[in-house]
Amino acid sequence: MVNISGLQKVRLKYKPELPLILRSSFSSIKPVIGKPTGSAGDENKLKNIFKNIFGKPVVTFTKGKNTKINKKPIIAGVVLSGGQAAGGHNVICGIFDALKKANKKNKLLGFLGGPSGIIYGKLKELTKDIIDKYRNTGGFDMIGSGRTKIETEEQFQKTKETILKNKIDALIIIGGDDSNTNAALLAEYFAKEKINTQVIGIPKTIDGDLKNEEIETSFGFDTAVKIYAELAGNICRDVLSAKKYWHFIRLMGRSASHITLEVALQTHPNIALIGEEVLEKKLTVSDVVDFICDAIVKRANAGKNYGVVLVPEGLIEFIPEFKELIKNLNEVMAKNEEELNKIDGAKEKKEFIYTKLAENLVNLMKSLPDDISSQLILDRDPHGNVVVSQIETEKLLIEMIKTKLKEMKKHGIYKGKISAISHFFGYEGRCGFPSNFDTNYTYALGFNAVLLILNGFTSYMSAIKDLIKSPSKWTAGGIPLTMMMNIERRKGEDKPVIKKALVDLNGKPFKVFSSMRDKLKVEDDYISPGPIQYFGPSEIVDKITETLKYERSKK
Ligand code: FBP
Repeated sequence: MVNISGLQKVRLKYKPELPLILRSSFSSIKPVIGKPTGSAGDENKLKNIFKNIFGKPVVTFTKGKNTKINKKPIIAGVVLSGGQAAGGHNVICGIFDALKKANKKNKLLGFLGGPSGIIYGKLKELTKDIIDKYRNTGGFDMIGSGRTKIETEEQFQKTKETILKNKIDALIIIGGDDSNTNAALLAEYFAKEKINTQVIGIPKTIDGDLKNEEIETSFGFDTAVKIYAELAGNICRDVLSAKKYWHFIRLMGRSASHITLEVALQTHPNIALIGEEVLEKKLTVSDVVDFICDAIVKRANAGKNYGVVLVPEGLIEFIPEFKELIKNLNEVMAKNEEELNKIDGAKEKKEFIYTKLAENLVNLMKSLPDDISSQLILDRDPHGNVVVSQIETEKLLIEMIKTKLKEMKKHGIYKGKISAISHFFGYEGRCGFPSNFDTNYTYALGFNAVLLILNGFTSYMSAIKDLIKSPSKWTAGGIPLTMMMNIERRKGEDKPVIKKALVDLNGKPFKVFSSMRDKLKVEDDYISPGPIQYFGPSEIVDKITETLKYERSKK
């Protein structure tokens, strides 16, 4: 366990603020049942896949006598799945406290190392002693996490064995879109096998792409963007002080560009690329390079040979020619997995892959710097996604920009000089001390998950809403997992998945950013927001993200 000192010691004592509705005794909170639900797409196919759990109603908790609440002792299991996000420990603390509030005999088991802990029955009981050491802390180290996907018949069978052996009444899966898809598949499997174990999902991911009308944000986004905004803001200040570098900052966010957009709104860099816009406008990589070069030239003409560019790590998958390349690589790599595993060395693997790709894609790959083409063929994650955190898109852009500027210089179009520095902010933001928002939100999500369980619900996501209000006014309930799903291509096959929320180009956050970006390109309007604050005036310590504010406020 990480040593505890200073701020961490003080934070251990922080009491998360629960929504008022969750503070009452459980027998005086009743579920209000909405209408049956559909899905985000491909309804008929999903109905067929999820014969037992499809179409459940939205649930909202309200004050009222509840005589049906389960008062018998239960055993719940919890698993952390996927990438770290600040607040994971507090979800578990919320679950633990709610379980004990309901019945002192209730037990909480933690699966170790992610979903593989469920498959192989690796678990430990989470007691008060353990829980109290992790309250309000960042990280997932209480039980660890992993990216194993429970997908084969054998894995489902083994999961069933673990669940039955340990008499688990309810399983809480804390994860992103892929992990919550897995939660739905497990709930369906349990129902089919006549196993009574309930499954509840919790929306987690720093990427902020697990959200919809009903789920306002995933936890971890708030803390991560505040950390990245602090770092990017510091760089903006450095740029303004030294006036000699162009900084290219790649930010995490595997697919969607929410993190980059939010950091741009918080720090006002000269350029922030938004992958979704690149896709919509079908911009090629040279269009993107031209766009950046145009700003570099304009600024150089104004005597400013410096600037800050934000690049979402998922950008590469939005540029049409790369999107096509990655899609084909995914299919080729999935179909030839065994053969590729036998080949040593990136060069040899690439030679093999070239024999399976169309000529234009081979040419594109060969035109890339060696490092980048090798990063494109790194192992996919267990869900079939390319590992964009390891593709140095910012370096590719720098290289191409330098070449273009050389050309422009020859023609007398560019008269400046460029010194470019690359950064990648990713892992820095995932295990920080949860902001007050994430501390309260995660605790409420965990607490509410138990309320869903005690009311007999399964295949739901714990939902805490009205997040732009103060925590006491937040509302609580459950959203059917299948309501958020559609069919997508994964590992060369059509699969049911929770639909990712990409940046909405008609949404307020993007509109606010696009209304100011021409000005940001040429002027120095940087903001350095500083570190997350945990104590002090409410307008600072309780500040929500710009994204949440613009998306949810009526104004
Ligand atoms: P989740 O979607 O599982 O929350 O993970 C998101 C993320 O942090 C991405 O931003 C990043 O690309 C990826 O995880 C990195 O994965 P890994 O931790 O396996 O390197």
